[in-house]
Amino acid sequence: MKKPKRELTIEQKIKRRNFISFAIFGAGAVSTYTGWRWLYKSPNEIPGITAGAHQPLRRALNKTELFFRRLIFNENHLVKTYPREMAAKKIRHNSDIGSEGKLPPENWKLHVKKISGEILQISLDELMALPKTGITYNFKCVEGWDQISHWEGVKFRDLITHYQLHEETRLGYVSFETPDRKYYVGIDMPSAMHPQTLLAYQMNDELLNGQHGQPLRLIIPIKYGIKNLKRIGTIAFSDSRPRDYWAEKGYDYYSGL
Ligand SMILES: Nc1nc2c(c(=O)[nH]1)N[C@H]1C(S)=C(S)[C@@H](COP(=O)(O)O)O[C@H]1N2
Ligand SMILES: [Mo]
Repeated sequence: MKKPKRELTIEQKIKRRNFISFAIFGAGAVSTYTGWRWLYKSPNEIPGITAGAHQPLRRALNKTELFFRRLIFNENHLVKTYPREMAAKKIRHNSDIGSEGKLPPENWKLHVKKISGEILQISLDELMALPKTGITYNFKCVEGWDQISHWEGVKFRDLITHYQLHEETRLGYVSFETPDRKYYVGIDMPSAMHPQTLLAYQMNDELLNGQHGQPLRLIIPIKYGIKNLKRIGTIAFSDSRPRDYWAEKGYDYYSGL
């Protein structure tokens, strides 16, 4: 004969449920702690390019970046532009690391390092002879200001075409550095090749002055101000991330809008 199943009293039921809830809570706490120890003890990323995060965290950040790049980024995604009249006449001026003072165009050449090792030296006159493109858009600084401004220059992709740098564009990144190498940024190739990315030599109707990156600066509307390097000295190409001034201090490497 089977033993009849014993009915639990109300108190016993409560005790059992309490036990189960505490067990689940305890397991949760243990796994949170274990996860945290794992992250805390994991090695740091290779120093240099970004600001020393734990490797698993950086992997997660990079995955997030890729996700948003694929989601938001494509050739047809253009930054909003404005009628030219809406551009500010007095353009705000921010920091000048590597671009202090004046650098007259006649004392300057743009250096482009090809993968063959050859270095092109291009004068401002030569750049000004290439097709000219203008853009009026809202320039945004991570410090919390923005301003509609107007810039003119050569599309980065037009420079690539003119100087036959197609081999170079198969690499993942472009680096831009000031002539003294004090300010430097790394840009992923799709962003550099974006149709709105300019090598600008003019702001409104005048050649760039000392404050805004004379004689040539990067205007990359799909990214925050920090990536818009003033006073380009050298452009180079690589498959690994080039060094980047603000990424080294912990800012987002991609810095897309
Ligand atoms: N060489 C150089 N480029 C630079 C900077 C800098 O300090 N040095 N600051 C960046 C930042 S943070 C911003 S917001 C913009 C500001 O450009 P503006 O001074 O023309 O407004 O330039 C960017 N390019
Ligand atoms: Mo900025």
